[in-house]
Amino acid sequence: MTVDESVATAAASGANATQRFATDKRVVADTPPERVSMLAREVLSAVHATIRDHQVTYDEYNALKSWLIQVGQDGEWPLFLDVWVEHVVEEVASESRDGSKGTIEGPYYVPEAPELGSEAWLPTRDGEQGTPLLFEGQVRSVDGTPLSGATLEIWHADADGFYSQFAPGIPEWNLRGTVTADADGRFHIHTMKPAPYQIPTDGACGKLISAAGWHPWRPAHLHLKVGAQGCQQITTQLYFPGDPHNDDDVASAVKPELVLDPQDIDGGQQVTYDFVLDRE
Ligand code: MBD
Ligand code: FE
Repeated sequence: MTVDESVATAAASGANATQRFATDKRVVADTPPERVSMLAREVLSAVHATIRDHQVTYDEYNALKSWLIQVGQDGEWPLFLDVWVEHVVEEVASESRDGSKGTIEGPYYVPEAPELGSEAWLPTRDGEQGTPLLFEGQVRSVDGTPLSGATLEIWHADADGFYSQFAPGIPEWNLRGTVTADADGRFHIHTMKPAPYQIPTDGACGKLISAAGWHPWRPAHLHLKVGAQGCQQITTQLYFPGDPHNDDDVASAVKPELVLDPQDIDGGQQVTYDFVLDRE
């Protein structure tokens, strides 16, 4: 498929997300055949039951087949899975972990963003739109020990809802960075408040949304991965109070503990949020 690289399209951001996932070092396949068989059977049984219960027709079957092909052609498998499936995987994974809540990673994480120190200015363009935001806090372990040198990877969309490296024309590391907490586990991050976010609507996921009468919105959010020596890393997102989509996120990834409480300050907003990490 040819993709016009100069405009933000589902096919372009999907192709980027698919490409990146295909080379992700975290993807390992060591599931034993008995478990693969059991899981595949159960998923297929759920599909068969839906067809029987709702008397699915050949027209509907063919529409599904054509849509599934389209998801792949648009490179939207990462988007589809992270929006409609990942939240349950995260729910199960986090049941056995104490400390701060996490939520889904989504399709737009990039590892190894530039290191910016403990007082960090995320890279922005001249005239970057949005409200300046100072986000600060402390990283501690569950026993209360400040975690010196904890690492916070942060990434978020710009005021138009675009992520660097997934939409065209944005500097490589715009609004992305790796922040290292100081000796007291404290960090100070200067960025721009993100805007509410619409998942791409011009591809197969958008087609499902309009065919079902759903909406494509996620509330404005910051993505983070927070880790430290001897502790379990958390992947999380933080949200802003009053966002109309905090209660109906298309990706079902909002939890009450993840909504920030920002204050107005000179020239923008400030917010404090501490992270508590479970031991390994
Ligand atoms: C996003 O920015 C996102 O965070 C998720 C989960 C899905 C699509 C786009
Ligand atoms: Fe996101």
